[in-house]
Amino acid sequence: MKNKIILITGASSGIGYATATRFAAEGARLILCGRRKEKLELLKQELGGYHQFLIFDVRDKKAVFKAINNLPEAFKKIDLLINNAGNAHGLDPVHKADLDDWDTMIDANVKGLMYVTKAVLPGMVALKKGHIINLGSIAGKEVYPNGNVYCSSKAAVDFFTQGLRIDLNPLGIRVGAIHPGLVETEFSNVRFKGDEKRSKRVYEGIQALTADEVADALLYMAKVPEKVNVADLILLPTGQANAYINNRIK
Ligand code: 8X3
Repeated sequence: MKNKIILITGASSGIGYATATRFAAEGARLILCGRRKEKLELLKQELGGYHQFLIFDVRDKKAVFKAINNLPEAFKKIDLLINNAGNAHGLDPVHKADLDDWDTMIDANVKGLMYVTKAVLPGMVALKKGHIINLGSIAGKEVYPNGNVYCSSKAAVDFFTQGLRIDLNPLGIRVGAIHPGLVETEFSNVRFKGDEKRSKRVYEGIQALTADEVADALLYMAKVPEKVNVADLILLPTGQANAYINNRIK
């Protein structure tokens, strides 16, 4: 990974943060993107000025293209794009769900991921070289109760990944996705709007994955020889059978 240029969205927390520190330790030159300036500042202090830091919200189409199009020359040839930004908002039946939550999930998890990809692609297409890894979810493989729109957004990531892989196949650009199950990060806290008790219950009695474990899997996907493509990787804690069956130890 030495000197590889890697763009990571949602880099300031959770899986994105763990991935940034893992790849930095491998000597990669990172373009770390996030919405929160203060969080990115902390990351900058930790990882140093060797990397680029871009503040934008993936939902803001203009901001996405402006930030990526204006990267300094030395960071323009992106080797690997890790589309990590995205979240769950709410866990309610369709008839009770909040429309704003739906907009946020579709705009960030689906449209935002597509904008970033579209902005990064011209460089890869010109060089006929590159690698894209999307963060899907077990929630995009199977639906769980009240997951409705979050699951739909991750199913869209799965299908967009497959479409990209087909379209970019003649160009030799690798495209894959990783689909984690339960990972203990701020994920549930965001989903439940700061309700700590409810968030904790999601991981009760089960050894959830850590963000570092997902980062390790991403590193594996990035490190395999160029002729190998880890196209679709489902990563679950052993205690999880699928999107909704967990062996919780009481
Ligand atoms: C996160 C996995 O099962 O909590 O995307 O929805 S799950």
